[in-house]
Amino acid sequence: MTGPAGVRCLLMRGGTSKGAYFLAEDLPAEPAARDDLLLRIMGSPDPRQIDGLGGAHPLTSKVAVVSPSGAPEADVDYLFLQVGLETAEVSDRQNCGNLLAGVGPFAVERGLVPPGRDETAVRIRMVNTGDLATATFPTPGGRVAYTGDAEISGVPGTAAAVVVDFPPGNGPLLPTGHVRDTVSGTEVTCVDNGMPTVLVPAESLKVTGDEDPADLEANEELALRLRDIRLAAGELMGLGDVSATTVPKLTLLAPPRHGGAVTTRTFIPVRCHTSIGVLGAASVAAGLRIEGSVGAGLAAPPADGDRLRIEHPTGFTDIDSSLTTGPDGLPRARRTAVVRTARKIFDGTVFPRPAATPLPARSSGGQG
Ligand code: NQM
Repeated sequence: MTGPAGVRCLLMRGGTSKGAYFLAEDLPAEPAARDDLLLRIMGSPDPRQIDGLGGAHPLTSKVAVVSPSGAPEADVDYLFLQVGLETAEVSDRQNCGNLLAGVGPFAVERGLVPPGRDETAVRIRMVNTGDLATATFPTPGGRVAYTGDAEISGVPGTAAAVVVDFPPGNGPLLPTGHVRDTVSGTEVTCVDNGMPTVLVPAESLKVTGDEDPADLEANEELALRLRDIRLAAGELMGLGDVSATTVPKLTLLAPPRHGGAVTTRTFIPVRCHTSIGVLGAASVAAGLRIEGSVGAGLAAPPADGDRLRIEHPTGFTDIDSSLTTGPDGLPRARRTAVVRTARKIFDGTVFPRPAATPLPARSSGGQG
């Protein structure tokens, strides 16, 4: 008997994440059928994802679905889907700025956007949030170049730079309307510059903020405190009951250790990130720049220029971030930009695990 039909797929590293990229037209249009297929492609539910493409960590259990955009201000639409490990869930409730780095190259590879002669700028609408981004990357001679000399922490070696610019979003930077909130007895700043994030001084949770991610994950008391803070902050941020969602993220802040602006440890939301998400870093950067925020006192932002160096467990992420004041007197993002890299790993056909079939009826009462 032959297995299920194969699906055209491009596996890419995008920034410090890895995911399966698909054209929307190669997947079922109906979300339930699409999600069932993606679970079988990625090997979920199974914490090891042994029977699929997933890499047994939230950062490597990701999918990008790309299609031509119907919006005049974008070339392509990018829908990000987070595929569960233990659970048979596919979520569109969060965005991913790391897989975003591969969307432009993928759009050129699949012929959705014609390449420029030297470089190509692809305008992307991020369907999860409605926000826009422009990714610019080298396409010498009309082909995507993946090799180059850009280095990002958390990825070995160097690769071609993908410069991602985010125009100001429409939403408020401070979703609760306050610079500080007290949640579950802890002072936090809730900020959203592309990724809803709760900023928490590490010290207030009795950690230093530069521990190894595995040690933080093993700290059960910390896990309970973070869970309480997140559930309460989620409500205040207008996200409702967040017990089963991956947003908001939580970022512990501490003074910089290596000459950057701040030390971070980010929970996404249970596992501790080995670096930091792009939009997560954009939110941290904006949060540090807000006067009176919990980060403003402990960070050391440079005196001039837009660039902020966010330290994380495997190095740093540089984010260009500047703010302005909205008509309501509250801070708004003016400009956010970041350099990432992406790499095509394979381009081919992926064969999903067969769909679950009902077990044949048993003819005798087995071991009951
Ligand atoms: O914040 C991890 C990642 C992300 C999300 C997460 C991301 C972002 O590192 O833009 O990219 O927060 O779950 O890929």
